[in-house]
Amino acid sequence: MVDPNFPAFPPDFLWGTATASYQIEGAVDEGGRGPSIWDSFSHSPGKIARGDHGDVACDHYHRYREDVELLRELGVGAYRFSVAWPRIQPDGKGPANAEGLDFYQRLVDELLRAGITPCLTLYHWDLPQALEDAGGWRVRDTAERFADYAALVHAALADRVPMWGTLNEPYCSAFIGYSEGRHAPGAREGHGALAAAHHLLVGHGLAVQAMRAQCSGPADRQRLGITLNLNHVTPATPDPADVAAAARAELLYNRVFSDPILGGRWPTGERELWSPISDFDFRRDGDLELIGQPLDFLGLNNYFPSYAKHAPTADELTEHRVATAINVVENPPAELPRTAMGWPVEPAGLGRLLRWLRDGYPGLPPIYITENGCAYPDELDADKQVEDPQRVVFLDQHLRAVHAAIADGVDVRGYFCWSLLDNFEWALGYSKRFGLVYVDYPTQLRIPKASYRWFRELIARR
Ligand code: IFM
Repeated sequence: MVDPNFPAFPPDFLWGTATASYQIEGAVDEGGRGPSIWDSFSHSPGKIARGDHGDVACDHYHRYREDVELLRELGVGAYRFSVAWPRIQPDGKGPANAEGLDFYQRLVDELLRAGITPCLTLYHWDLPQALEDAGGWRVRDTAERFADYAALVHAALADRVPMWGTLNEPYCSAFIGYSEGRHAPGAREGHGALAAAHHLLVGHGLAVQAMRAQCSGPADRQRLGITLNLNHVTPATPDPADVAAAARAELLYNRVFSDPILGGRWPTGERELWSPISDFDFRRDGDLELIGQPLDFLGLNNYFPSYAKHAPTADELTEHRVATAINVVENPPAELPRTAMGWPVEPAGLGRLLRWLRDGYPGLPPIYITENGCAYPDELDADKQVEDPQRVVFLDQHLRAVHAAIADGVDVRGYFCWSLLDNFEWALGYSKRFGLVYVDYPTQLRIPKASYRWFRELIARR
């Protein structure tokens, strides 16, 4: 039950849930869809826990009506989903595949019939494999192809979708995908990963330009933005070495993306930090303006705070080429509880992050929290129900932190819980459950958890 003293959010605050195409859709060979880097990666031995892959996932491609019904019953005002690029352009270029567009048109129409605002993300990591074969995000051509793709989707759906996000979490695409190698395409590079980060930013800028060019006037102007995963960074100790480490971590986790997009500047110190691995030859004149054009919203994903500690020797570091160069390890306070992902739980960290954004980026657009949530080892009980009290506490506390930040003057307009459904958690496969709704994968039965009922009650209070 929702605490009767839970603070009231503004009446027009947007409540939603989020998902992503490869994590829920399945149907990887249907509707003319081409292969993505995640199909290739998840079918490479040893890359995903238990050998899982997204071939079926939550079978949302076939069950989307049932899933929209779950959203309607939940009472959300909005639903954030992503479009699979290889459904629209199976090999990453050329005209739109009508069958691919048709799936998202049906989904959007179903949402609108249920009174739910569709919030579309163009890229949540499923790059067409053909583009990776041609260099992937390491090469500028991929940014240009992304803008073409954005224009195709926008032309088909702009009349019904008011909120458009270009990229989801470019940090993960660039650094987990091209440097750590834990995500597709599984590369372990330094310069290549920094080039990928830059071309993702350029792709964002080009896509915003392409979509703006298709908006005929203020009346049908779409709200365009991007979703960044940012973390508030604190030095693990007051030791000057850790204070310096925190500045380097903040550069890697946040400023590589937030400074050019929101601040119109390249982050201070990046060239010095990464000069051993890159000469930044991928930058072109005019890129900063392209990347930093005005946005209508910032999507913010946050799950945990960072506590950065100086790591004096390479032995202490992970296999992360870009991070290896920054000599930082995470060292959160031992007393913080952890989720099933091992992530420290500290709701105040989200509040600190919101204030960091407000204070560091004058002219910041309104913020939507486009993801926040937690994985816990949820299980069906004898009555085939799922009690997930830890998730309820997590959501309650994080929402209180958001409320306090709003009261403090941070312009936060909405909150999307990650996720509607348990789903394919990337390298960890189906072993981690983030959903408000439990998915029994063998039967594809959807079973709303106690947290679903809690979130429904919270939304209904308005
Ligand atoms: O599942 C992911 C999602 O795809 C991107 N943000 C973080 C989530 C939890 O790891």
